[in-house]
Formats: sequence, structure tokens, C-alpha cells
Amino acid sequence: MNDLVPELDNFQQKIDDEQRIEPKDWMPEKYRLNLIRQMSQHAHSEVIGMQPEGNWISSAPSLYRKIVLLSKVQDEAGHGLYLYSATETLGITRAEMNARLQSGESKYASIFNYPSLTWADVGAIGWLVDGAAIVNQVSLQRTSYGPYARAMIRICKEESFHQRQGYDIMVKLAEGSPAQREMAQDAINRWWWPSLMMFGPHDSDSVNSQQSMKWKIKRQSNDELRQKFVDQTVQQCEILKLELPDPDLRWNEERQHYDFGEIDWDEFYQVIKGNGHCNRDRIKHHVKAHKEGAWVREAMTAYAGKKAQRKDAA
Ligand code: FAQ
Repeated sequence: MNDLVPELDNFQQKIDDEQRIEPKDWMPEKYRLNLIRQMSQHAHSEVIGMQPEGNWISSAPSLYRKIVLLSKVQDEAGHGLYLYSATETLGITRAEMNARLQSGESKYASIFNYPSLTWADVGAIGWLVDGAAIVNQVSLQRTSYGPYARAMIRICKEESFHQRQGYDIMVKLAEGSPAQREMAQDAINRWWWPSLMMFGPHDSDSVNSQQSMKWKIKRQSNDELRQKFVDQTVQQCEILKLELPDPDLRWNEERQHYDFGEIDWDEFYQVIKGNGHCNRDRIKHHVKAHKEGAWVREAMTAYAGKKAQRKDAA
């Protein structure tokens, strides 16, 4: 008889009773490792996600747009920090997580391997990418691990501002000159399908879902969340009088949802294997920034040491 069976039963009971699991509570090793996987990948996505938009800070079309974008990109850094801190409560260090990201062992969201070619891409990222991220993250506010759920509540508040700033850019472009409308349409054409891929493979191909749903790490499936995103976004696009690039997109009266075309899963798997447009550049940039920031980490460690010494001496 396995000694852990009563512990496992208690653990599952807590989850079934909607109680949160906290860092010092007993948890199965697989629960801990699965959370480290998902949460660290989530944190990496926030940090790597700064790159496509960060490139546009110096080229934003007005001072107002520059200030807003700067603030949005800073928020993403903050989200990365909350999520890395929450993940550290599971017994892994930030340095280990960074090493896994830089070696390719740990993934980040596929979407950030696409280039941001025009200013309209900044609008499309805010509207579609943050929009997709919110749908997923609202659901994660009820995830079973306490520190992750609490981080999500704060992150969602900020993400909804991000989504609106993106949509605001799209509205302005859609109301603008023919060239501006064309630029907005081109951005939608390039970002729509990768946004749908953000929700991960179909439920039938999702290797982690079954266990993650049982432990309520995930509360809704990849396909359910993707459908929710499609349903809400179609109407937003209609207001812009622009088009989503999917000839199969239509309202299904019986299902009370939009039907949509099949995602190019070969492209998705190529991107998550490291063969997307920007995978190599994204990691190269991260390695460079990490090296250049070494002096800041050293200075902070030295300062913390001095403060501790002073406290001991007092
Ligand atoms: N990209 O078995 P599943 C943001 C991998 S935050 C790359 O279904 P799971 C903010 C998956 O890891 C966006 N890899 O996996 C922002 C697994 O491989 P593994 C990030 C993906 O975990 C906005 C394999 O495929 N949000 O955007 C992707 O049950 C704008 C099989 O998949 C989160 O991370 C993908 N899209 O479900 C920042 C939310 N999809 O790990 C700047 C938290 C799947 O076994 C600008 N994460 N894979 O080697 C989740 O909810 C889940 O992890 C899913 C995937 C739904 C992403």
C-alpha cells in the first residue's frame, strides 16, 4: 500500500472543495512540476512579449502613443516579475528558470515569434494578443494554486487596459486614410491565426490538459477558451468594419457560437520547436539583456548584504 495515498486523497479533496493550495501545503511532486512548467512559461511569455512592442517605443507616432506604449511594456515586465516570484514559491530559483528559457528547455508563447512590422501591429497585439491572454487569464484567476491565482487577479486588471489601448489604435487606423485602413487590415491578417494558436492544441491533442483540469490548474479547456475569444472578437472586428481572414467564419445558430476554420497546426508546432520567424532573435536578445543587466543584480545583492550587516550590527 502506498503511504502517499491518504495524502493524495486529501489533496484531491481540497481541490474538489475549491480550497486553494498554498506554498507550504503538501502537494504531489507532479502537481509542483506541472505548475513550475506552466507558470514559468507564462512568466517567460510576459518578458519575451515585451520585445515585439518594445521595438516600437522609439517610433510611436506621437508623444501620447509613446507614453502609453512605454507604460504598457513596463506592465508586462511587472507581470513577469509577479509570475517569477509566484513560481519561486514552488522551490525553483529565477536563475534556474532563466537558464531553462535560454537553453530552449522551457517554452514561451508562440505568438511572440512573429515580427511586428508596422505601427498597426502594436494595435493588433494589444487588441488580439492581450485580448486572447485575458480570456485565458480570467479563467486562471480561479486556478488551484494560491500565489498563481492571486497574481492573475492583478494581471487581469492591467491586461484589460492593454487590450483597450490596442483596440483604440485599431479604431483610429480604421477611421483613418485608405493607407491606414490597409495597414490595420494587414496587421489583422497576420496576427489573427497566431492569436488563435495561443490557446494551445485542440483538447484531443493537449497532453497536459487532463491532469491539469483534474487538479484545477486549468479551469477551462484550450478549445473552450479559444471559442470564447472568437465569439467576442468577431463583433469587435465588425465595429472596425475590417475583416478577420477566415472564409469559414460564420455564426452557427444551433451551437450559438461562431464556427471558424482550421488552424495550421504544422506552423504552430514549427514555431514552438524553435523554427518561427523570430525565435532565435528573441532568445539572443534575452541573453544579451541578461548579461548587460548583471551589474544591476550584483549591485542589488551587495546592497542587500550591506543592509543585513547593518541590521545585525544595530
Ligand atoms: N505557445 O498540453 P498543452 C501574454 C505547448 S501571456 C507555446 O495544451 P498546457 C501577455 C505547451 O506548453 C501569454 N507553447 O499545454 C502579453 C505544451 O508543451 P510542454 C501566455 C504552447 O500547458 C500580451 C504543449 O504545447 N499565457 O500574452 C502554446 O496544458 C501582449 C502541449 O500543450 C500563458 O502562458 C503556445 N501558445 O496548455 C505580453 C497562460 N500552447 O510545456 C506581452 C498560462 C501550448 O508540455 C504582449 N498557460 N504550448 O513542453 C496556459 O494556460 C497553458 O499553459 C496553455 C497551454 C493554454 C498555454
